[in-house]
Amino acid sequence: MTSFAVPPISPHQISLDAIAGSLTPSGPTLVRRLSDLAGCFENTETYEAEVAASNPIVYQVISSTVPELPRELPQSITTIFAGTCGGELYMTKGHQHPDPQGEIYFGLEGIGGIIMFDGNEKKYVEITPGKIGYIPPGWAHRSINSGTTPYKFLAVYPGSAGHDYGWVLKNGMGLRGFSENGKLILKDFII
Ligand code: M6P
Ligand code: ZN
Repeated sequence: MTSFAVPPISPHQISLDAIAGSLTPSGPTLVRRLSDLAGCFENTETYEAEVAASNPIVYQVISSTVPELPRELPQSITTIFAGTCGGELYMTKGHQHPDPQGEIYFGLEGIGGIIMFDGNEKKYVEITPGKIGYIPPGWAHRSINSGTTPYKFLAVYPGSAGHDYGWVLKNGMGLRGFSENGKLILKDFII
């Protein structure tokens, strides 16, 4: 079982395999199934039915060994599988940083994007291999896979940023991503 390194962390090299979506050495892997995304999809009836039927894996997050501790810079590769629930594209839970700090996402494979919401303004930034998406302090962020293959990106974020999932459940994300005839359609997020 892999785990986070214990400080002090030594200077080191990490191998990134964009196609495999892996980091070596790696820390813990988080796997999120549809049942872990309660309250995220608009169509709750379809959501409940699909959780009961097959409860598919929606995404996984492989961390480097750098721990989420103040002054450290953890990294992770997220792979969001292709799919929809009630027409709404597979997504991450989405979170706000309790300690408002920025974050970058670097596209590795597939096509997707970041929905960002500061409680007032909403933005969508498309991410493809080689593109960096910048998430400024104070913007909640959720990733979606808008393609038909797994979407993979590297995230780098301050170790003290944290993850507030309750903020998104309370305030929404500003936008929702749907697939209509294979095209991404962004719709207003109605609370
Ligand atoms: C990226 C980073 C992680 C985050 C993950 C999944 O890899 O932002 O910090 O955990 O995406 O997103 P979420 O935590 O919203 O499920
Ligand atoms: Zn974040």
